[in-house]
Parts: sequence; C-alpha cells; structure tokens
Amino acid sequence: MSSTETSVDPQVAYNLITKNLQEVLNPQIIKNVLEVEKRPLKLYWGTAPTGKPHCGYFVPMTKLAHFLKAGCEVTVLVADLHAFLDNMKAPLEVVNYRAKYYELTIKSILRSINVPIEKLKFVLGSSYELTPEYTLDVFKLANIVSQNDAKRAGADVVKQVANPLLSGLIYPLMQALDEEYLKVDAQFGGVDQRKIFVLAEENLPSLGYKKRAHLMNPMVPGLGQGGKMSASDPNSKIDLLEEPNVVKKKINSAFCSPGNVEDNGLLSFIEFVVSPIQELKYGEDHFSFFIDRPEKFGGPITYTSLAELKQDFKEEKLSPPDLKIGVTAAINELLAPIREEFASNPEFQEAEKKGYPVEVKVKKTKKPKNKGTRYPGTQKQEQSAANSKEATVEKVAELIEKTSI
Ligand code: STL
Repeated sequence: MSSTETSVDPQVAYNLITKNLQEVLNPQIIKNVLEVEKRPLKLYWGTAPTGKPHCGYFVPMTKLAHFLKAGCEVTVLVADLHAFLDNMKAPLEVVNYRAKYYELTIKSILRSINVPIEKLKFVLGSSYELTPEYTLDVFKLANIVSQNDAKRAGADVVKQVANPLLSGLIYPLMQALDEEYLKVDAQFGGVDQRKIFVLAEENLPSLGYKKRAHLMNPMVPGLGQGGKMSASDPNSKIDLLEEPNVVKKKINSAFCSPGNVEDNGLLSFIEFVVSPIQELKYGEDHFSFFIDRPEKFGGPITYTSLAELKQDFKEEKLSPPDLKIGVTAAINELLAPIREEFASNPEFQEAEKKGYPVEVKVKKTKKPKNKGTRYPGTQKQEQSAANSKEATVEKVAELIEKTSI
C-alpha cells in the first residue's frame, strides 16, 4: 500500500529537510534518495541522556518536525552508552532512568508543538552497541583512526578535562558506527558535531560501509553573556519543567543590553524557537509576538515580524525589561503542556526521580598519597572524580533505600 510519506514532492521534501540548517555535507546523497530512488529519506538524531533537557531542545525538535513532514523515516537515538562514555556524565546506575526521561521529554515537546509522533522511532544505543559485531567494528575503526584524529573529532562534544580518559576516544568511533547500525542515509545534529560527522564520512568506507550525508543545525546561544549555556550556571538555561516563577527569575537575570541585538539570547530564543514553532503551527511567514508592556512604557504591543521587533529593540523603542516580559510569557506558554504531562504521568515522574536523584552531602574521602605513578597535577582531579563517584554511589544507595521500603 502506498503511504502518504512517499507522496511528498522531492523538491518540497528537500527544502523542508534542509530548512534553517547551517550546513549540509553531501547533499547529493539526500537528493539521490528523494529524486532517483524515490523513497523516504532515513535519518537519525542522537542525544546522550546526561543532564536534564532544557529549552534549547526545542530547536532540534522543530527540525524533527520538518523531517517527519517531509516524509522521512526518523530515528531518535538515545545514546545511553555515550552518556556514560562522556566522563561518566550518566553513571550506569541511573542511565536507564535518564534514557526514559529523555524519551518522555522529547515525545512531550513534540506533542506540545503538534508534531505527529506515531512514525518516530526511538532506539537505545545499548540495544545494539554491545553486540559482538558492533564491538568488532569498534576495534576495526580503532585500527584505522589515529589517536589524534579521534581526539580532535570529539573536541567540541566530549567534555574536555585535564587528564582525558580513553573513553573520549571511543565515543566518536561509536557515533560513526551508529550510522551503519541504524541503517540511515543521513545523520542530523548541531554544528558542534561536525568533526565527528567528518570522521564518519572519512572512515566508514574503509570498513565497507557507505558514507552518509550530514545535516547541521546552528548552535543557539543561551541566556548568559556571550550566549553561553553552561552547566555550572543554572541561570543560563531553563529546564523544561521549570516553574513559571523560576522562568521569570531566570529571564530577568538574562544578559540583555539595551539596543544590542547581536549578543542577545532572548532575541535568539525568539528567532530559533518561538518563530519556527509558530511557522509549524500556523504556516509559513506567520509571526506574532505579544508583549504585555505596562501602559507607562507604551502599553501592550504585538509584533508581526521578527525584523520589526529587532529594529525596535535596536533603536531602544523596546527596552530589555519589556522584551523580558514577552519572552517569559512565551516560554511559560511553551512549557505549560510539558509540565502538565509530567504532572499526570507517573512513569515520567519516576524517571525524573530515579534518573536525577537529589544531591546528598558526602564526606570527603581521605587524600591518597602521591605514589608518583601518574603525571603531576592530576591528583586534584582524580580526587574530585573519586569524590563525585562516591557521591553518586551514595546517592544511588540512598535512592534504593528510599524506593525499596
Ligand atoms: C550530548 C549533547 C548533544 C548531543 C549529543 C550528546 C550527541 C550524542 C550522540 C551520540 C551517539 C550518536 C549520535 C549522537 O550516534 O547535544 O551530550
């Protein structure tokens, strides 16, 4: 039976697939599938279930919406082993819950922006990455990729630490192999994945596998100065389950200097999140941004184009506090259905509770003697790693205790 997905015109599909992207590597691979083979494009987006997904996740979600609308067969890889391999950001004890939390969050975001998700496939990395075939392929790649190239490939993705672990070199090799094992034509990700994408293109053919196309989203700035989203600065990102008053507080503390439209995370949020979601919901060129501005500053205003909003901000006709009023309302509107789903879904709540157990105070372990077996200067780092490992074990132990009674 012919399905609707094959009926999308190849040119229309290609434009949707590449809409708003920063870069596409090997576009001819995509065109060939659509125009010559005349079948749906198969692609995947990978995410490692580390920290909690934040508002930045709306950005790849709008792309997943475009891919699905273009009739693509889309897979979301919840890369649990990658979350473990990236400096143990997700310890094995909690990674299953985090993977569940990511899946439920991603589905919830997509539902909240009216994206049909019946055709979206979720795959857990560990479901195939521990097979003998995959392992042998990792070893084969390890025999053709230099340490230097593997290190460089991961430089923008794997957390950079003073004493880098071997796991950081395995990470890019596995991401390259995922393309083959997920049987896709293309991989989608942020432009920060570029070096890994190139490593995959350069090395998969040596194993007898095809080279894939790569689709890259721009990096969207956070709320801090210089647009940084930093794990250590909780104000630089907004959790998807954040309470409305916390959203307000975080937006109010966002860097936003009068007349500066270049370094402005709030305007970027409108451009990269609010606007594409409105287009998805109401069609091309739809833009409407309401600001409940106090009467003394000109009263409520609705902008019907982003350019107009930016221009007013640039000319200081729109002030930072007023822009913040509009963005706070927009974010709270986007988050409301996700919060509601969380509140009504016990599985979602359990995944959050067990995936992200609350920090407990731990006693510091005694500093071990420097036996001189490693490089100087690594002691401190190892000690803090030991402490955080112990903290995790304690956290998990406490969790098990709590949940088993
Ligand atoms: C992160 C943050 C992020 C993307 C990723 C990880 C991607 C991980 C990944 C892992 C395996 C793949 C593809 C992608 O095959 O924004 O911590």
